[in-house]
Amino acid sequence: MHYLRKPGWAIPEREATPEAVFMRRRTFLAGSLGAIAGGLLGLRGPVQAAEPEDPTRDLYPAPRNPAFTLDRPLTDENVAASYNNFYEFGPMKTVAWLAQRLKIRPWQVRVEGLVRKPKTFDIDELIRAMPLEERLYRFRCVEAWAMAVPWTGFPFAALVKKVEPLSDARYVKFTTFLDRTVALGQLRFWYPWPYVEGLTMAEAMNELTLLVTGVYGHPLPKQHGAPLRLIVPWKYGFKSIKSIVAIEFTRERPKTFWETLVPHEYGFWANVNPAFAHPRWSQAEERMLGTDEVRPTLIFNGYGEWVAGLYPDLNDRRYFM
Ligand SMILES: Nc1nc2c(c(=O)[nH]1)N[C@H]1C(S)=C(S)[C@@H](COP(=O)(O)O)O[C@H]1N2
Ligand SMILES: [Mo]
Repeated sequence: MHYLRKPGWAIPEREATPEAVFMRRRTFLAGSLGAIAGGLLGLRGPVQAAEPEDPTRDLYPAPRNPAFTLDRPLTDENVAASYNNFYEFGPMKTVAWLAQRLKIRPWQVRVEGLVRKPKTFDIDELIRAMPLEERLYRFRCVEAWAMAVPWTGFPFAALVKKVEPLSDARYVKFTTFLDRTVALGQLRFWYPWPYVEGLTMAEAMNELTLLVTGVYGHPLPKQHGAPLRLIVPWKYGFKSIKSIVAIEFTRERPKTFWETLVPHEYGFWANVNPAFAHPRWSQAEERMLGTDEVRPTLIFNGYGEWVAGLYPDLNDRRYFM
């Protein structure tokens, strides 16, 4: 096992992926079989033809919330839309075209668990019932690349009002769709599908926590996690789960996708902090997508004013992985 002292972007992409770590420790045979199966199925269906107009198109652009300003230029829309992490469609950054296989209507989101009023929302009903706004946020992937994006969405807290969590709800568990016929990456059976993420109730209720339905003034493209994703801008990007089908209020802390797969590299908290290196690269700096500008990483990705109080000990490594 190599412990590289290089930034994430300076190591080959296949080395940076958790899959690289995992595959070094598991049999090569399993990977080959998965790749063959994936290849065969990948040849099967064509990418979906012309999409019907998004039924919520008229809600965009939503009014911009002036409380959130940036210290850097916005990332070019086409750059953000063509360099993605969406492991359901494969472990490479060029998944945008494969993600077009996802059918995003009809789509339902179950809100369940420890709530007084559990409810399954039709996505269009949900989006229309919520106060949409645009926010300019920094976004920092654990792999040390970053972007600055105008997301459209609604505060998680607005959804909470509709379902009324019980007092013993301590965490929120988010789950992505599961459909191996569409998401060919889900044929990689050594991953713990479906993708799951979690927040504490205090994190979920924080003003910054956004359920996102759009970007750059229009509905979310599939590769960004349509029709509904999470954005938690003070945490590494993998917390911002895409294409959500269930939101569950729980007493126990949910075990997340990456924590299950590579627990010594990816934890539950995952708050951005330049002082704590990833086991394989430094987190001191980040590279902006599109411009390759290298900037110093900001603690809590620059959102400490909103969230630092949630974490009692800023020297505790556990909060920063
Ligand atoms: N369901 C799901 N959500 C996911 C991921 C994923 O693979 N599957 N990747 C995460 C990671 S590692 C990052 S950096 C962001 C990338 O979001 P973007 O492609 O919209 O930039 O999505 C996060 N959410
Ligand atoms: Mo990421």
